Amino acid sequence: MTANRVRLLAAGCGVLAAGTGVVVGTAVAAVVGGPSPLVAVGNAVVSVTPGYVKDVAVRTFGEADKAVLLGGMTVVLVALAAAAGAVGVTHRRAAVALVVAVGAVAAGATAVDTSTPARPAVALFAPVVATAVAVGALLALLRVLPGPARSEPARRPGDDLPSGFDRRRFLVAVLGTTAVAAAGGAVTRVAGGSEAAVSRSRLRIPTPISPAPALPTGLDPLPGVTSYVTPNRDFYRVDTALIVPDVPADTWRLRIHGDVEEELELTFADLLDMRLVERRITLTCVSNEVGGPYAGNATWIGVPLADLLRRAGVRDGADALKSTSADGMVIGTPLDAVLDGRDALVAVAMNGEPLPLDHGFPARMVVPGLYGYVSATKWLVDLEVTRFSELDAYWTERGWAEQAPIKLASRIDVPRSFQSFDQDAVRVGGVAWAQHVGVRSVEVRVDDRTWETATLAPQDGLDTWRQWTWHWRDATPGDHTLTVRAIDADGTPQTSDRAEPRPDGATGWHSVRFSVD
Ligand SMILES: Nc1nc2c(c(=O)[nH]1)N[C@H]1C(S)=C(S)[C@@H](COP(=O)(O)O)O[C@H]1N2
Ligand SMILES: [Mo]
Repeated sequence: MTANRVRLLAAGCGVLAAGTGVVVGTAVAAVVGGPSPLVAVGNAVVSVTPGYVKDVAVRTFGEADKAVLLGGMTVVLVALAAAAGAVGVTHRRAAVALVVAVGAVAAGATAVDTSTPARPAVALFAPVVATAVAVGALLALLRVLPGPARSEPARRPGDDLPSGFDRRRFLVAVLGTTAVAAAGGAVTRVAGGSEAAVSRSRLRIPTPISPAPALPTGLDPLPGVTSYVTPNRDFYRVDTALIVPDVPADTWRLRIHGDVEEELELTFADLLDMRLVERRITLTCVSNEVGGPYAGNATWIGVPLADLLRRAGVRDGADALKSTSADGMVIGTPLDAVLDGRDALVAVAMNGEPLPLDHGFPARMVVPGLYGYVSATKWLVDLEVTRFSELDAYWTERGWAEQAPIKLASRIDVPRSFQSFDQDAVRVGGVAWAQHVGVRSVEVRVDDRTWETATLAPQDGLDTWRQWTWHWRDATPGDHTLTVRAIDADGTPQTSDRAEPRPDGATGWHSVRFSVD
């Protein structure tokens, strides 16, 4: 066997050893209830990544951003592990030092991780065991590889190495390591199952005392236009959680404290015993670009936040509601918006089912008219009445605005980019939103012609988007651009000024190129 082949084999051993460490570490994490080492590092990467890089990542990868991050980390880990293996043929200590360094990074990330309630001292078992297993496996594997070339002074690199390589011993070491990894995987499967999923499948949400109004007829006027109510499986998801927090309803508690007369701690059953209302509300993400997909409309059931806060008794002087999630997300919402009579909810159901796990099970906030990052806390566990001056909200610390009402927006769904129509069938449409204000009208323009008034689908409520359609009757063949703009219920037209999502939401008109045959 040549020295190069030994290095290659050793690199493979490094990857196997590191993989085994990660798998066993993940199993330990599942047992002790902490973050898996890979997830802890991923969370740390997310939290130290500068905001503008995150914006680019979200823009480039959209909702695949989490998969891309974990994939990228895996590539880096594989490269480091292969390097450790290859180096280890001649420099055992350096190889061990490299593995320990990577383990130390994972331990550091675990120590500062807030994504699980496990105490750091307990959570640290995972990276420590992972590192120990990886080092042990690497040394065991390297031992059964042929020794370093320099122990044979007569031979030059590239020469055949002396025998001393016992294929059987090597195979046994590889199989032994693989068995350890398989055992780790099995433990993870047993211990890491989601308790929230079980709890969700058992849950029955009572009939709300105040149901949502019946849906008007005449919605969904044109195929291709975003459906009026967004099915849960199609609802956009934006959050920092690499792994969806596992929060079973039976052990869930909501603490309400801060500038209140009386602190409260509610169980899920307590919450369901309160006045449940059902409302349709359109959620929107501040990261949504002009024409972008990060908006969705659902029928929510929940307890009015105002009821909860009144029960606790809000003291004078507070201006903010600080909400915290099970995974440590901190969001600040203006107290005004929560108490001004709008349907701000602690929601427990979405479109007739308990909240989906990735949309905040068992309870989340929904506040009409505010972007999600200042209002829509998922996996909600803590509400504190406070002041903005004393509040460090996650996104505001990262350069996003403290106050963020949803901006008037309109979007073209039909045509899709470069779609072509028959001359007598140019029917276009989309949605427009101005939550808690309302949309008065939508106008469209082909190329530089005059603005035409679109037909609005019936209005359901002020807190939801409106669908619009328009038929271009005297369409002319050729390439065209369609532009849309909305006017809100106060008469304010949508601005054509282009603004980026950061710091408080994108503006500008949406245009789409299409052709008529
Ligand atoms: N715990 C938690 N809640 C969160 C977030 C988050 O990262 N963590 N992201 C917020 C943002 S930015 C938005 S736009 C909405 C998205 O809700 P959805 O994923 O249900 O559409 O959730 C909000 N609530
Ligand atoms: Mo968002």
